[in-house]
Amino acid sequence: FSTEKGMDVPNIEVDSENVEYTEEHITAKYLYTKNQVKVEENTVKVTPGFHKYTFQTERKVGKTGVMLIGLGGNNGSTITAAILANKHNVCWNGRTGKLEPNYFGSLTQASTIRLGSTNDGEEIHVPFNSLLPMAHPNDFVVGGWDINGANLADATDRAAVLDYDLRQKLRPELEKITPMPSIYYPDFIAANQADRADNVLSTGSKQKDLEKIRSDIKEFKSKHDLDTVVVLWTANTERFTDVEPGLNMTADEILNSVKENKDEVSPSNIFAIASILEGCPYINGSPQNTLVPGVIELSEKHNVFIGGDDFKSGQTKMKSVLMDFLVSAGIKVEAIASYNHLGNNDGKNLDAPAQFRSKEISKSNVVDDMVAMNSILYKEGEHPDHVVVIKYIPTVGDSKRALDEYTSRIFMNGMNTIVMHNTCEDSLLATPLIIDLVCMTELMTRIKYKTSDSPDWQSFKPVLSVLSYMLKAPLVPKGTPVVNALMKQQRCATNILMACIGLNPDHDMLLEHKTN
Ligand code: NAI
Ligand code: DG6
Repeated sequence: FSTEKGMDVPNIEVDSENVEYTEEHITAKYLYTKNQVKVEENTVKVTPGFHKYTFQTERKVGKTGVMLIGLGGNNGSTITAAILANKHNVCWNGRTGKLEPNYFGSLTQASTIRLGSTNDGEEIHVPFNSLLPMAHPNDFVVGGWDINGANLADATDRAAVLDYDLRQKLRPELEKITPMPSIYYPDFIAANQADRADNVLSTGSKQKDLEKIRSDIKEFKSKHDLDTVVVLWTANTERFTDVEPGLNMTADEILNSVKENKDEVSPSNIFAIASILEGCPYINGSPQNTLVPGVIELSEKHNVFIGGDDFKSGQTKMKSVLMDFLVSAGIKVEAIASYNHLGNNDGKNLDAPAQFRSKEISKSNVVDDMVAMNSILYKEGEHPDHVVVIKYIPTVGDSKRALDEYTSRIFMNGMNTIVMHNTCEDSLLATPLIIDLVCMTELMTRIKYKTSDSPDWQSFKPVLSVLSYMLKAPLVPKGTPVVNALMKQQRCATNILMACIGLNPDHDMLLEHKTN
């Protein structure tokens, strides 16, 4: 499938009596295997279980809109510019000469999946987005809100993430895009953001703010004739809100709290509620606890997807790979020290203690499942020391520096220290995640399933844990395990897509090469 620009999307056709293709749908019967385990004193009893599923995927990819809260920020402006560059194949001159746009770093656009092998033993890998019909970022209609009114050309210059020459080439198009005014309740983001807030709603009440955001979404959808709109928070990190009975524990409580103009209702709460009430999936790319129990219940009532929290871009991605590797290798990580400094507006906002605290929480709980999986290394309740530090150093701009030290106990009590230093434009790591979150969420709106126990077609649960790969503190449906290990998250996403075309997960056994 190689072309000059990389990979074209091939047609994947599954030849199986369990898979049916019609013009509208791909329908696949799938046998899900799950071991049922019982622990009885010193015996662990395992019974292989088999569960019949039928998955049905609508083949027509609708026109997809993306509404970003924080459109004028580093992520918001970078994704808008990068999509334009890719769509129109805008090339530019960098230090090394002519450069072409790409979607590197995106799971859906730039990774591949091993499908199988030919009779000659050739391994066949296909693009992730070829397994099922998927929206392409070049076709996204992007819009949104920002409390700062700069047009996207000026916002992209301010971010200084993309090369100057590319920014100049995109300026005429970007200049035409201006964020819609947004909700600004100063108490939720750092005081040092106040001078940015020149494009704010002044309706006078939280209920009116909610109605205004709902009407913005409705208008955007009808103006661009969109089938699906995904609303995504990539605005400043807010402080946590209180979570308490009477305020936001149920859907009715949070709707009442909006009506009563309660202080603890945050701007992001309002955006999440507005999207759900408009039937649009809502994703939280920042760490704050927008998705309080009342918002989750609202999404369940309206059967609208929600996902969160906090893009998992660099340091945490490495952490969730390295910890998985070390603990799986029988090595006991006893201390993780994670330090960052950065000089963009995100770093400035996180310089304030309440906003830093939100980020500290989402960055700190990311190894729990890996520690819990090895009781040989970690006794009940035992946990590595884990410290997260973030410092604001304006000079480095978006080029974040992340330094990590992992100290582990190894064979015969030897100690091993691994040190990592990563330097990278933060927004170039985060932007592909936004693309993946939207592509995967849009796809999920077109997949239905039924089982032998529940024979009516239904959607996946509203809390979209399949998005975990892209998120630092994955939100999961109540009572289900949180998986942080990156490759497990990747396999989860891949294998669900494979199941939808009736294929088993890749088990990596390669028995054909080991047996006669
Ligand atoms: P940024 O500070 O450049 O952009 C945020 C934008 O949101 C600003 O333009 C600001 O004016 C706007 N804003 C603030 N409050 C708003 C509101 N109520 N409504 C609408 N707009 C509002 O930040 P950046 O770098 O784009 O990051 C965005 C968010 O994503 C931050 O919360 C950050 O912590 C999070 N994040 C970023 C990652 C990265 O690698 N860049 C990774 C993980 C999370
Ligand atoms: C400093 O930590 C700023 C943050 O917004 C991070 O850049 C962001 O959360 C990404 O963190 P990580 O751990 O996924 O690289």
